[in-house]
Amino acid sequence: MRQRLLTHATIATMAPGDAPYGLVADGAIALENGEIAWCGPTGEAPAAYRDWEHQDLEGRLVTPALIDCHTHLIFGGNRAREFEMRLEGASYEEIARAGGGIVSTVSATRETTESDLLTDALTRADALIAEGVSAIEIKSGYGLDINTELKMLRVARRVAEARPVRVRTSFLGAHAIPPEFKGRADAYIDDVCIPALEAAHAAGLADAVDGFCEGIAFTPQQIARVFDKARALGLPVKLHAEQLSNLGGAKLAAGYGALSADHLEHLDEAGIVAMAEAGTVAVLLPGAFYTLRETKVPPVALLRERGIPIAVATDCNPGSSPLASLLLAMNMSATLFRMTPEEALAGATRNAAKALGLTDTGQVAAGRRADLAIWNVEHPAELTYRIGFNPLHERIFGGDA
Ligand code: DI6
Ligand code: FE
Repeated sequence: MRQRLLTHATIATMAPGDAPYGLVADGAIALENGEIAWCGPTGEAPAAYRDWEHQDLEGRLVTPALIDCHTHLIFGGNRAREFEMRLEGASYEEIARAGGGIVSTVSATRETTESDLLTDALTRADALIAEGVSAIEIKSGYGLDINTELKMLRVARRVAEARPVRVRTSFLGAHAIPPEFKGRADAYIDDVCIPALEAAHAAGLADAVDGFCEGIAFTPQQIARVFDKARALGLPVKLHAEQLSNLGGAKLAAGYGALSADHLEHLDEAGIVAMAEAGTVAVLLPGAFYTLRETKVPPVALLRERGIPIAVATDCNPGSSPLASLLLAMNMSATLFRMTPEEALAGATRNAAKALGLTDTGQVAAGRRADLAIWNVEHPAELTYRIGFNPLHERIFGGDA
């Protein structure tokens, strides 16, 4: 196992506490067995590390490697034509109700082979990795039949075999009603969604269970049935909630101890209280807000007041957020949602880890995995401030073995 000592770095440990960003000036990090063995001021590094492979970072910034905790990275085709239709005046909901939207990606995904889905997904994973991402959440939900849902989840697992990145999968069978079940959402839940979830669980393909609680998707009652099954299988849940309207999805999810509730533009006080009690992370997705030209901003000040951890993710998908840059999502979270650069970075590291139930990453601290990003910047605020600029110097994944 490699033993490495990084010295003369500005370290944004992102450890919670009084120091902004958990900053350590002129810091050092010792890496051993794929983990962080020690972190502190360079001048205080124990003598035992002096013989280790040494890298002088010359003042560069080190942060925890980034984590994209909400993506739909695997899909067939694209929806550029729908983008044009929206520019001609159609709304996202109108397109969905007319059989476009998610359902059009479902047809394309069903028709695409596993190996072509993988090739395409890897181009997007590579874009994230190039920005210092070490863990990606990937959802199913464009199959909506048992075979295609399983196919998507197998591709998600293969992303982690093909690239040095961790993948957490979410089963999203309750994403949309497929055409063959139009008007029969309950039958879809019984005949496809729940059996597909059981099959995904049996094959070890699902790390969590997600749903879309919305007028154009599933009711809280239908989501509850899927969550009951998740609970019976011992799988954690999360939910697309309060994106386009308020159906009380966040409160429902919190009632199941959800890891996260995501989107949340229309979140109300009752949802916030329930999330705070359950320790549910608020995952904000400014790429979807931007693409759909939403005007209702998620209640960031209230989330802050209640101490709810806020994460930021790309929501990378072919319809509402064709975005494969977590740095740009961080920038948008500041400009569109008024999150601070420190909150944006916590949202793509510490709180993103929490949203995935990962306790071994997301902060630079002894005992955590050596997943780090080294940046050619002086101050962590620079990561959120720039647009369309990638200052990554080096990404370290598991100490690089
Ligand atoms: N909300 C989203 O942002 C994605 N899914 C969801 O439930 C959008 C998916 C798509 O438009 O293809
Ligand atoms: Fe999504």
